[in-house]
Formats: sequence, structure tokens, C-alpha cells
Amino acid sequence: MASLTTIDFEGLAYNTADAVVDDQFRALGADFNRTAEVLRLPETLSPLYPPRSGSQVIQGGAAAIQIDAVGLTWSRVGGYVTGNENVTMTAYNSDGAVLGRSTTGGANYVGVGTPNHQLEVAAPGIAWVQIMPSGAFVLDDFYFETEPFEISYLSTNTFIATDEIILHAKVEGARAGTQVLWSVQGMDAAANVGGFPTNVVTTADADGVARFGFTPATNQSLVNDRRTNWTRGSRRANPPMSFEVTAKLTIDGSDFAETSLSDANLGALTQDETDRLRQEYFDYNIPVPRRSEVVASLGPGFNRGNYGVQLSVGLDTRYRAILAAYRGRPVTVNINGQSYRTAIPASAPVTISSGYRNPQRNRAIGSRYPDSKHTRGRALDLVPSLVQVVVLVNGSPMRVTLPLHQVLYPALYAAASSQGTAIAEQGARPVPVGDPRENHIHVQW
Ligand SMILES: [Ca+2]
Ligand SMILES: [Ca+2]
Ligand SMILES: [Zn+2]
Repeated sequence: MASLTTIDFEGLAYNTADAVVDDQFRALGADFNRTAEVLRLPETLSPLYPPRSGSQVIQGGAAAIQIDAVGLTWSRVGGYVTGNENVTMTAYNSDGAVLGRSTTGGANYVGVGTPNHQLEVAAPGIAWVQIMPSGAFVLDDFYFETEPFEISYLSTNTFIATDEIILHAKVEGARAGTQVLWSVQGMDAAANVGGFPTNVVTTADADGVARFGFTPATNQSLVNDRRTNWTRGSRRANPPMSFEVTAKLTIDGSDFAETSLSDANLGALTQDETDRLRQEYFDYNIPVPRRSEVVASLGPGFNRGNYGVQLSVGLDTRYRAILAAYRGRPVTVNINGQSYRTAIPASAPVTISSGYRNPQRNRAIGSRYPDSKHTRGRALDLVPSLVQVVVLVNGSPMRVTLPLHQVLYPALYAAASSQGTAIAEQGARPVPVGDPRENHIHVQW
């Protein structure tokens, strides 16, 4: 948040060797350089150059007064000047480019003008100002408005526990003693987990950038929480883990500014749907798919998971290939002890009872195998529906229903075997193909 700071130069020594303004206001965010002598009424300051506040002002020494922004740049800077000639304040950015100038327009001490002429420059990114000439002028009530202290992401704002999350904060006038302290707080699904980084000290680099990275999974409390509380099975999508990150800027050990991610114009640091799904694989301690392997839901049959996204290694193309191999397949039907050749009709339905299942859903339906091919998008459970065919019996057409276990399941098993490893199952238990207990064909690849 922007805040206005005014320095009135009261209370400074005025007649000793210390009567020079230099680093006294660094912790407030302004570093005076090239020396500025403190003058005080009536001892050292002429009444022709009256203070704007109190009894003290500063005066340029051998060179122009230069004042550097410390910690944060300024959006507005100014002060009140009385001189015996024109005085100019020039504002620069950190690259030394001129951002603006403000001048008094000529001598303004008592008797020739109006003392305490306000100089001000407002511009984004002011890193320092210079007030010239260095001769007979005094300055009082120097003020500046700091720009917001901001955090930015280097990486994206979604993640899983093993990703390093990297944040930046820009510090101005960086030098020894200018540090940024970072703290992380778990939110949403991570709200009850402690042990995240607290007041981790970073020092700005030569560009003034303080860099902080943390990897959630290095917090063993989080790993324990995920592996304990998020592997019990669920028929609903997991809520996201989110983090609030706070950065505290200190100057010479004093707190100067503080900001949080929630103050920034960034999306919250929170898991999107793809990463909530990927997080489950970490939680179950099985290989985590890449983001590029997560695709939009293929629909209710193919996606028996809890999310609008899923894994699919050819679930739809394999299903279509199995269907094509099943339909039209020659089969034999037994009528009154006599065998007749016929085929699976071209419209014979095959239902997908289960395709992709995310690990939590897989656990919720009772699977003991988190790394089942269903959680990898590499398995389908298929169920044939009853169909009728017309068979010529003694020259007369006869409508017969193809027997489920005797004809349809073996045909579907054979068709599925063309696309992967097929198993006839009763629930999760393998049974022989054609066994009356089978209730689906599981096929995986
Ligand atoms: Ca200084
Ligand atoms: Ca003053
Ligand atoms: Zn299966």
C-alpha cells in the first residue's frame, strides 16, 4: 500500500560534526547523500530562509543534495525550497533516466519572493532525486510516497506438492541490510497443516530482486497429511491446496513494508483441477502423470472419476476398435441341439461400466490397487447387452436371443483381446470366460 512519508528535519543535531543528514532516514525509505548540513533558527539559519516546519531545515553542501529511495521506489516526491536563485529538483529512475523536473523559478527568500516553494515530481518508478544548485538554498519537509511492495510468481500459480513454487519481490536501492523475509501459510486443504517456511530471509540481488522458492512436499507434515487423510477414498473431487505467502521488507533490520499474495494482482496460489487430480497420485505414492497427460473428460462411461478431467491412453479409440471387432463377429448358436452359424449384429450394444478412475474414486469403490490400469487411463470394463438375431431353422426365419455367457461374453472377450489383455471378471475377481458369474470383461493395455 502506498504511504506518504514526510521528513521535517526537526530534532537533528545542528551544530556538531553530526550535523549532516546522511543515513538517518534510511529506515524510513530515504537515503541522503553528498551531505546536507542541518541549519537551525536562530543559531545557524538566516531568518531570510524560514523553515516550513519547526525551526530546522537542511542546506546543500559542496554538491547538490541527492536522495535515494530505499526499499521501494516512489510515485511522488517533493519538498519546500527557499533559495537565492532558481532551484531544480530532478527525479530519475533506477537506470538514471530523467522522469521529471520541478523548479522554483528564481530567488524566493524573504524580500524577493515567497519562501518555501513546493517542488514536486509525480511519476512511476522514481529511484532518486537531485536538488540543485548546491549553493544558497534550504530544503524543508521533504516527502515521498512509496510504491506498493509487490510479489510476483516466477512459476505458475498452480502446483502439486513436489513442485518448487518460486516468488519474487522487487526491492529498490538494495544493499547490505535490505532483506525480504518470507512466510508461507497453508490454506484450503492445507489449512490445518503446520511446518511451512516462516520468516525465511532472502537478500535482494544486484537487480533488487529477492527470490524465494519453496516446495510443499519438503514439509513432512504435509506429506503425512496427504498420505493419511487423502487416501481414504472419495466420490467427490478433492478440494485444492492453497497457500498465502507474505513478504516482509526490512531495512537495516527494521520492518519497512509487508505484502501478501492476496494483496497482489495475481491469481491465488491454488491448485487447479488438473493439479488436484495429479496431486492424488502423489498422495497415493504412485507415479504422477504430467500435466500434458491430463485431458478433458471423454464422457460418463470413459470417465468414472471425480473430475472434469481424466487420463486416457486411447480409451475411446480402443473402445471403438473393440466394438468394431465385436460387431459382425461370427458366432454359433445352439437351437434344439442343432448348431447354427450367425454373427453379432452390427448394432449390438456394449456398455462401458468403468473406464478411467482417479485414485480416490478407485479406492472408494473398493479397489486395493491404486496403480490399477483404470487409474492410468489404460483399462475398460465392458458389458455386452442381450441382442436378437434371425436364424433360418428348417428354411423358416426364427428370432433368437443370443445367450449372454455362452455367446456374447466370449465374443466380446475375443474382440477385447485384439486391443489388449482381457480378463473376464465378477467384480474384481477373475472368472473363466463364459462362466455365468462374469459381469464384465476387463481389458487393459
Ligand atoms: Ca547516505
Ligand atoms: Ca523543519
Ligand atoms: Zn476393470
